[in-house]
Order: sequence, then structure tokens, then C-alpha cells
Amino acid sequence: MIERISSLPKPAPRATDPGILAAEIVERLTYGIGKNAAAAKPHDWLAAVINVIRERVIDRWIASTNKTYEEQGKRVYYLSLEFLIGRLMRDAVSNMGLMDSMREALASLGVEIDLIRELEPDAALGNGGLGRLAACFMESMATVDVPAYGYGIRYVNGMFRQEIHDGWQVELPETWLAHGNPWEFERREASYEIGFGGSVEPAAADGSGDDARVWKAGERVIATAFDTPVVGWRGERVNTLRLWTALPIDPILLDAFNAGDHIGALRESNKADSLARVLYPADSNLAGQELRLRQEYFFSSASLQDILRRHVQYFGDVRTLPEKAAIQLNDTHPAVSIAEMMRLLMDEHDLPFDEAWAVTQPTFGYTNHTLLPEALETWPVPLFERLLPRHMQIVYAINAKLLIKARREMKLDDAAVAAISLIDEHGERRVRMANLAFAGSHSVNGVAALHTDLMKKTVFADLHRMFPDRINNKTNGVTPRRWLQQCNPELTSLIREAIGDAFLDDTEALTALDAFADDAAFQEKFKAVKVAKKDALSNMLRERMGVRVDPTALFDIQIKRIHEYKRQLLNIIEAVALYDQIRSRPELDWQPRVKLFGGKAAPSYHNAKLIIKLANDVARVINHDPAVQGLLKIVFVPNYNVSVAEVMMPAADLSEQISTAGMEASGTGNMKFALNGALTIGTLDGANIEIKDHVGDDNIVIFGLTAEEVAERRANGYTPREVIEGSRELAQALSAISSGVFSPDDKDRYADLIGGLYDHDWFMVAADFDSYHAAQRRIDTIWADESAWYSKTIRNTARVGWFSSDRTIRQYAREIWGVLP
Ligand code: 26Q
Repeated sequence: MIERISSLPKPAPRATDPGILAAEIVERLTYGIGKNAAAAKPHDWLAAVINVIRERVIDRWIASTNKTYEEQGKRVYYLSLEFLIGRLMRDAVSNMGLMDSMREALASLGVEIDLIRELEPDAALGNGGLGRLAACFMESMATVDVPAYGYGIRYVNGMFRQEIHDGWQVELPETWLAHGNPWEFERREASYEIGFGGSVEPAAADGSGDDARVWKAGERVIATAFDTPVVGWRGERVNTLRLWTALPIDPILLDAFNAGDHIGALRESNKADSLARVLYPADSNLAGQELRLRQEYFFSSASLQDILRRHVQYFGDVRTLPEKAAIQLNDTHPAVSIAEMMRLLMDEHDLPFDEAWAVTQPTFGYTNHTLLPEALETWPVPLFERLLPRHMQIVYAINAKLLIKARREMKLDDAAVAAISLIDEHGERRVRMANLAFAGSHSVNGVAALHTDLMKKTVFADLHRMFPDRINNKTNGVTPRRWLQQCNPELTSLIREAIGDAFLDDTEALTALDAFADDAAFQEKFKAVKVAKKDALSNMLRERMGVRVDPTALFDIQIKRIHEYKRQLLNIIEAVALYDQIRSRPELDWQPRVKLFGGKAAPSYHNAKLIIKLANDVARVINHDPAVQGLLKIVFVPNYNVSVAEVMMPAADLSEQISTAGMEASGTGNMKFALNGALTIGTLDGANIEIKDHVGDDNIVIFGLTAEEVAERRANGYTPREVIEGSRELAQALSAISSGVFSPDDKDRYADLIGGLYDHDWFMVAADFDSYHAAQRRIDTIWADESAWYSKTIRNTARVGWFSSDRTIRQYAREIWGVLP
């Protein structure tokens, strides 16, 4: 059969010229969709285009898969509960090098590619930074030719759609699969049984290993794979994103059905459906729900069974796994994989505990994305034990070895041993997923230099003492294809004219643009691109919200999840202070600004939702006050997602990166803004510090306390009330908000939110206010000098090429995975 197939004549490589593309699109429209060009609706054209491009992707996909098998090399497996991939059509067309041809082909058919592009649903299988990072990494792994698989869950409902009703966030279900998904391929042969609950029995005396046990699961479901191709730049390698869905083993319980219990007969089916139903819309662990732990185990077990099956099929012996597979855990969400790998090796492959550990630990790497205590995952021991009884035994067994080593070999004291333990014994006993991931991995990395440094000093201090070589830094990056070339073709063309094409393959070659930073003619062109992108954003705001903004004003943008530590509140309070000043000193030389906000709040995060309402309340008052003379406008853009980001990043003059120092692990929006020629106003937090090192002190505006100063203030009794009383601008802005100036319908709406700042202010809003306010006035001064402004923004674009995720992935590949020279 295989021989007969390989002796078939090979079809010619698929054409790339517009005439043939147009003919293929019409053919697909006719025979794939059943319409002629006259009857086709925009979504029919989109489907036809996707089909045409998809065939070219599949050719490369099959070639890449064959190459990987032939080379018998090591593969990377990226395990993540989130992949925030967004729309795929433009990405695929552009990375296949077909954008110009496709545009021309469609134009010849009377179709505008940019109009049909917007009909594709935005695949929002993630919350924010961590999920988008996984998507950028997938694209970069294909680009730098790393054979990689992404593993995750095929959520039926991704991140909720946000509407703003009367200023409040309202959550609506997102249904990206409603009209089918042309990018996915079901793989029914890749199906695995996943168990939950039940009991553990000693192994049968059949010669299986001494450490083997038999887990009699109480419930079982089937995991089935859906594969999506991920195209790298220039289409050389196409990797696979494999997402699991859950199916019941018995879709209908016949006994119950025949007994007349037609609803009860669907019990198993409903249970399975719930597993892949919905993404948890929280970006810090506010939930701690049983279903979340079930999701984590479900996709971990399916992925590991798949990895081990592939390994045994090609290499025969599970003990060689570390030479052929590198498994990266995207935060602790897949950390139960450590225990699952041990279970599969001991119970299914008969390895003794120590041998199983010698396979597991060199195979896994763990990436930490947060130090916030409330975001560190822990599970109550009784819940973990009930759902995963065999894994609980394994966690105890790992813990015993770990603590014996800590105590006897390392001579650590009680406090250190308690901190290292996989079980938190304070109060209700809980399994610490971060400690499990740390102990079970050969590499533990942070996502920016400061964050990695703080990991060593705070949460992982004792584990770091025990394993001093394990923690390493891998500063995040973003893919320049989606975040420059695709979302800003105008700037891409301008750069090509100036410095040639080298930066398309090596983002760091953008440094050549530095020579143009003070060139008046180039500044003019750079400004023209920026204004065009601001026009495009203004049009979107007018169409979507009926809001009008002035594209010549400074566009000041804060877009990210709504969180107290990200301090959208600081930005809003500063806007109120500015509003006061414009009204009281109208004769001064104020620079017109549009302040744009966007982002979702976790549905159960009360203060985050209140901050959204405040932004909208403040906007309503300021935008309608004639005393402002149009100098300040505030807009909250609803339903911020990847596609909205693609319009907003290129349109920004100013990027707001104002988290309390020490709290934002890295940030990645900061990189996207700078690449598109925005100035950053920011604290010395996360990757802002490294961005400053790259762009230079003169090309970024830094304010506020350092991480060290924040820690020092918190330790030595910080009294925000005194700070507030010492700052007239801050005191006035706070009293206006809390007394109901912006909420006349409910004067006390913000009394607690603002009142809390006087006594607690954990996020140092008051402490940083004056410094932030002054930094904003420095921004005004630079903006007033157009040539100074564009000289700085051009230098930002020129100098942030290092923050490409290609660079990040090469570092992972060389220093953690051992897959590139
Ligand atoms: C955990 C348990 C239960 C429910 C939800 C969660 C959960 C889900 C998502 C916890 C955290 C997240 C997401 C975290 C995240 O996005 N972190 C961000 O990661 C980026 C990429 O490294 C960094 O740039 C950001 O600084 C960091 O906040």
C-alpha cells in the first residue's frame, strides 16, 4: 500500500501566482461550498480562501512531519492550558509568502481581503499574557525549525465576550466553533482513556515492578485529538497544535435509558462534555474549583500517553525518553504531569520508582509566570486524593525522598524543610503544585531578569538553596510576524525602504534604523504611518462604539487584563487630576490626549469590575465637559482580544506599563508597543527594565518605586494616608472620586475602593502618584517637540528586536531543551 502510494506521480508544486490562486478560490467556492461567485457571501469567500491556503500549508505540514520522523531527533512538547492564537488566515497567508498574490487574486474577483479577514472568529483559548506567549512560542518554534507539538484543551467556549452595559462589564459566552473550524483535523486514532477517582490496589503478582500499583478508576472518559497546523515564517516548517476534547465512554447509559430515566442516561455524556466546555476566565487562581483540577489532569494524562506511545513506537524503550523528548510546563497548570509520568512509567511500564524518576526529572522543564501568592496553585489534599488517589501516593513518595535529602544531606532547618515540602501544612493541608513542578524538573525558569531574581529570593528561596543550578532566566519575546509585519504592513514597508529586508529574518537587524532616528524626512514618513494607524483605530472606535477621537492627539493606551497590581486605577486617578488642572489653568499649554483602556476582569473579581465601571464613569463626565475643550478624552474599548490588540498596538503613541514594581513577571504588551514605535511610561518592573536597557534611558520614561523600595516600604510601615495628605493633586482627585462627582446616580459607589487606599494601598498607588503625574508632564513636553518625539519612537522600533520570541525560543532550545546547536 505504502509502496503503491509512493510510486504515484507527484503533483507539481502548487502555484503562487494570482491568476491561479483566483481560479482555485472560485473552484473551491463552487465545489467545496456550492456557490457561484455571484451568490457568494463574504463568509463564503473567506472559507474558500482558507481552503486554498490550507492545502499549501498541509503540503508543508506533511513534509515537516516526515522530516521529523526521518531525523529521529529530539522533540519539544509545550504543555499549556492556554493558547491564545487569535485569527489564523492572515498569519498563514503571510507566513507562506502569499499575501501580495492573495490580495491581488481576491481583488480580481472584486473581494477585499481585509474585509473578509475580519469575519474569521478570534480563537481565544486563553486569558492573557501566558496564553498569548504560548501562541507566539508555537509560531517561533516553527520559524526556527524546532520540531515541536503544543498540547492543550479544545475549549468549546473560550474567553468570554465582554460587553459594557451602562459602564459595567457583562460576560457573554464565546462560541468560536459555531460555524465549524476549517483549521482543525480530528484524529480519532489518537484517543486515550482518562480515569478519575476510584481506588488503588497492590499490583498483581505477574512480574510487574515492585513499585507498580493498579488504579481502579471510578470514572473514565476518552480524550480525542484535534490537530491544527502552525506555520513558521517563510513556511519552511509547520508544527502541530494538538488540542484534546472529551468524549464519554458510554454516551447513553442503556440500563437507565431502558428504565425510562432518559435524562439520567446522559449523565456520563454530560460529565465528559463539561471537561472541555469552558476556559476558566481567571488569570490568577481565584477559583480552585474541582473542575479545573479535572481539566488539568485530563489534558496532562492525554498528552503524556500520546508522547509515550509515540516514543515507544519509534524508539522502543521508555528509558531513552529524556534523549528524545523535552516537555515544557507552561506554569503549574500542567504540573500534575510530573505525577502522571511517574504513574505511567511505574504502573504501565514497570519501572521502579528511582528509574522512573531518572526518566521524568531530566525530561521536564517548568516556566513560572507569577509570584503573586494568590496565583500559586495549591489543591486541598482531600480533593486531590479523592480525584487522583494514585497520584496522591506518588506525590507523597516524591516528597519523602525530597525531604529526606533536605534534612539529612543538606542539613536544612525545620522552616526550610516546611517551605520545600510538596505539602503545605499550615491550616488545611494542600498540595503545592509549584513545588511539585520544581522538584520534578531539571530546569525552572522565570520570564524576565527581575522576576527570575525574585524567584530565587522569595517563593523558591529554599528550593533554590537546595538546587542552586536549577533556576534560570528566559526573558519573554513576541513574534514580529504577527506583531509587526501583519498588524503593521505600512511600517514594515517603510522600514524595508530604509534598511532593506534583513530584519524580516533577523529582528535584531532593526538596529540599522537607528541611523534614521534624527533624519527629518524619515521622521515625517514614520509619523505618516503612525497617523494612518491612528486613523484606522479611530474608524474602528467610531464604527464599534460611535465614539469620535482626534487622530492628531497623543494616543495613550493601557490594554491588558484588569488587575489591581497592573494599576489601571493609578492611570484613572491621574486622568482625574489632569482634568482638574486643565479646568483650573486653561491658559496653560496642555497637549491634547486620548486615553484608551481595554481589558477583561475575572467575573468574580469585584474590584477589577469596579475599576472598569470607574473608567467609564470618568469618561462620561470628562468627555462631555466643555471646559476640557477637547484636550482630554477617555475611551474604554470593549472586548479587548488579540484582534483588537492588532489594531491598537500600531496606533499607540504612549504605552502604559505601570504595575507596582516586583509584581508583573514580564509583560509582553510592552514589547509589542515599543516595536510599533510607541514610547513607554513605566515602572522598573518585569521586562520594562530590559526594554530600558535596550532602548536607552533617553527613550523611555521611568517613574516610581523600585521593587526593592516597594519591599522596604511594605516592611517598614507604609502610611498611605500621610502620602495622600502630602499631595494636593492626589488628595483632590481621590476626594472627587469617592464623594461621587463621577457617580451622581450612586454617590458611594467608589467610597470603599478609594477609601481603602488611605489605610492599606498594597499596590502603592499613593506612593507612586506624584512621580507618575510628573512623568506624564515630561511626556507632554517631549510630545510638544515633534522631532524629539519621533527620534525617540524610531529608536524604540530600532532597538527592541531582541524581544523577538525567536530569540527566546533559541535560548530555550539551547539551554533547556538541548535541541539546537
Ligand atoms: C490558575 C488556576 C485556576 C484558574 C486559573 C488559573 C490561572 C490562569 C491563568 C492563573 C494564571 C493565569 C495567567 C497568568 C498570566 O498570564 N501571567 C502572565 O504571563 C505573561 C507571560 O509570561 C507575563 O508576561 C505576565 O507578566 C504574567 O502576568
